[in-house]
Amino acid sequence: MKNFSIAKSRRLRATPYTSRIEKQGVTAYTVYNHMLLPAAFGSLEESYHHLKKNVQIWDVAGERQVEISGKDSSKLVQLMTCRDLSKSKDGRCYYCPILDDEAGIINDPIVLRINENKWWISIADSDVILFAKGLAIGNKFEVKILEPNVDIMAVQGPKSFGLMEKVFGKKITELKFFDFDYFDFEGAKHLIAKSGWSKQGGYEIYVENIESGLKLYDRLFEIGKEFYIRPGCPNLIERIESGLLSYGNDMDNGDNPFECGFDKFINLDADINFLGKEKLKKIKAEGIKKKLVGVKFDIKEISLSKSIDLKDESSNIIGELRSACYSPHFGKVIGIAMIKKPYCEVSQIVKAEINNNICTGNVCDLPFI
Ligand code: THG
Repeated sequence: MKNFSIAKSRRLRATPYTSRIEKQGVTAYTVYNHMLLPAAFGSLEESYHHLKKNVQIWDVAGERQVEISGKDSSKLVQLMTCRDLSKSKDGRCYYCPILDDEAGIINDPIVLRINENKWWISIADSDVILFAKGLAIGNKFEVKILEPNVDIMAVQGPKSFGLMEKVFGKKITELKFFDFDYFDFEGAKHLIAKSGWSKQGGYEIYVENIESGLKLYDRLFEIGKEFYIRPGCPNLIERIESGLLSYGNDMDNGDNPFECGFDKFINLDADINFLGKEKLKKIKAEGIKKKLVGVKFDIKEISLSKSIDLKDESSNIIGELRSACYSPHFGKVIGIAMIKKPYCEVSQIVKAEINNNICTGNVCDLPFI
């Protein structure tokens, strides 16, 4: 497949780390929240093996924050998500589907409760700020909504713990999954969460003080030499094997959270008000009509740039393959597919045209591992 370069402009925003990753050998970009997001540093498969053994620094500044503060901020954040935040705590992260009034997914961010009157919504790729502003205007909420200058640097991989301890001390190793706290680097405070878009463990540094953040970036690479540190980025193979969903790829506004397996983040019985609640009750009573599942194909190569129809053995379309890659772990192609009921049961046979061949695959559970 021929590749094309990306035409940069002000609209397609660079990050404070862009000049660094370009010196360090970034080879592909994608666009995320109107911003450059690195997609490869050479071979995806080599990066995958490295990530599973060592530590990588990722420029994930494209994961923008929507800051909502003010008297009605809790009300507005709750209005946007089906996850019950009434007992949420300061210093915690919450993975929250954001829904519209028809229960269609708008985004699947991590919500950070800075305090009761200040929240950061760490968004996937859709314009949540416009949705939030519209809701605030329509409801006459007393809130301030803005995109602060926060540029996340992720430190991912099993050696991230040793590396971060060397820079921030023992206290950082005591941080629990999805907790965040403030840590000092040469006199500057940085919000650091134990989170990240890989299942290999690690941290995300929400850099507000960019001068200090860039020093920290360079320091991590210096100290990281002994941990075989490399620059990296969200890895397609690792994230599919781990079942981390990608908004816009695996699900979009045409899907509801039950269809995407977000059941544990849906609180219909809580005494809270959110968009799509009545619709979700109806969907729950009637049952879903399609579901996100895993599929496996006994082939060695795939490159997806749009969804591929999935058919049953009588050539009826039963769903679509939305993301896929070759998995070194399984030695075959694995993918994430939206499949109609009743075809979404494990072991259902699916047929797809891949690399000009008709291939046969099987439905399986998510996550794969
Ligand atoms: N980090 C931050 N912001 C983000 C992402 C991130 N914004 C965009 C995108 N990624 C949001 N999507 C996800 C999807 C999954 C997870 C995090 C963000 C995730 N899920 C865990 C899992 O599935 O095991 C935990 C979910 C839970 O149980 O609460 O980590 O990566 N800052």
